[in-house]
Amino acid sequence: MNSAFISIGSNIGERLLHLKDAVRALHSHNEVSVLSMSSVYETAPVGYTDQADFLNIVIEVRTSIDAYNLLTVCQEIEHELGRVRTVRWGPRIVDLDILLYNNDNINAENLIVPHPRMHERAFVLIPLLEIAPEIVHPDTGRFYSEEAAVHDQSVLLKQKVSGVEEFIQ
Ligand code: GSY
Repeated sequence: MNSAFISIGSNIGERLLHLKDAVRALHSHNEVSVLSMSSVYETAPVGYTDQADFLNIVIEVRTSIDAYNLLTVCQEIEHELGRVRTVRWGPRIVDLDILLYNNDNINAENLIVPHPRMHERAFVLIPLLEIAPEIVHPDTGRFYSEEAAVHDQSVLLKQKVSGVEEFIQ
């Protein structure tokens, strides 16, 4: 079995509903189960800043499929939930990014793991550290909790979540 962390964000329409739909879709996949999830955070957009605030979560999954197939599953869920890729880093109904997959380093054209920008994104690190406070970079062994680059990014706790099942009901 493999373990992966996935970041999920939404900044269009019923944002909370989109997060729930994405978690439900992953959890109902035969070869994926969602083990734990962070609280829901309301976060200022990073990158292209002239867009609405996001809701973000991070989940931990256990899966029998490899990272490339997990990416395909994530992209299918984005597609099913109506994501249309227009502006790079622009608004999106739902976005699923694989952050970490076991302790693997992957450098393929369509997939880089660990996610290359995760260490500079508070909307990733704060929810990730909520569910995995001891998590380290697979190569450097450096704790993600030591990243200082994110202090000026707004991340507000929106909703405490007590469990995956409760969240997707
Ligand atoms: O990479 C994920 C999409 N995204 C986000 C996001 O999910 N949250 C915030 N706060 N900013 C973002 N910029 C991008 S692109």
